[in-house]
Amino acid sequence: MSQAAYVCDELYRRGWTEAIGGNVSLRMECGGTLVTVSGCRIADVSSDPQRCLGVVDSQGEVVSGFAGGGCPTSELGSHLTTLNMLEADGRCERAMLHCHPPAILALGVTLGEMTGEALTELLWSMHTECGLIFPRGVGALGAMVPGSEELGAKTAEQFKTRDLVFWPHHGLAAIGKTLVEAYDRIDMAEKAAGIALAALQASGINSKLPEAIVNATRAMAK
Ligand code: 2HA
Ligand code: ZN
Repeated sequence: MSQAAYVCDELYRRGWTEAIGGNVSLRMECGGTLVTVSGCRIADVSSDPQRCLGVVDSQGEVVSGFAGGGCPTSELGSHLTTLNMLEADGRCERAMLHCHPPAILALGVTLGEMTGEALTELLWSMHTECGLIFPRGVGALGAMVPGSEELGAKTAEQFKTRDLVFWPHHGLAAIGKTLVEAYDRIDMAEKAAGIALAALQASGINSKLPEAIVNATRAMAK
């Protein structure tokens, strides 16, 4: 099974996509970008990759795939602007993943609008592995129309300095050297958000990891 199909199956299994939610992209050695088709159920990718996946060039023109005549994901703007920026900056990340994990969405609703700094500090302080898995933290945007040019441009800008970007009332986006690394970053952030949310629902957040421990784990990241 391809890396894209494996990760899509995981997104569905974890309940991080619903209906046609979620999309993935991977810049390949040849320069093309593998992306999910628009309107596809993520659960269908592994059983029907010819229809659910295709390759576009750096401008978004379809090169191959999408058997059945589909077009690239509605979030192509975010994916391509981000992957083009990463390549132009000589970065090693080649993959981007977007989905709708429920705990971080509920945390965003509970706490209201948050800066990336505040959200990052909160998530890092919930679990020791966070600093290791997303050492550059989470950027946060305001609410935006899905698939919009503004969302794509602001997301790519955040990824210059962040591993993840939170889209309030919508979901998370992550980058990684591989799709699995991007998936792991979402998994870790969603775990930390779930811990924060459970604490808020109980007696509140009464303990946070000391900053020195957070920074020591961040320093361990490759
Ligand atoms: O691909 O998740 O953000 C469907 C979406 C749009
Ligand atoms: Zn979405």
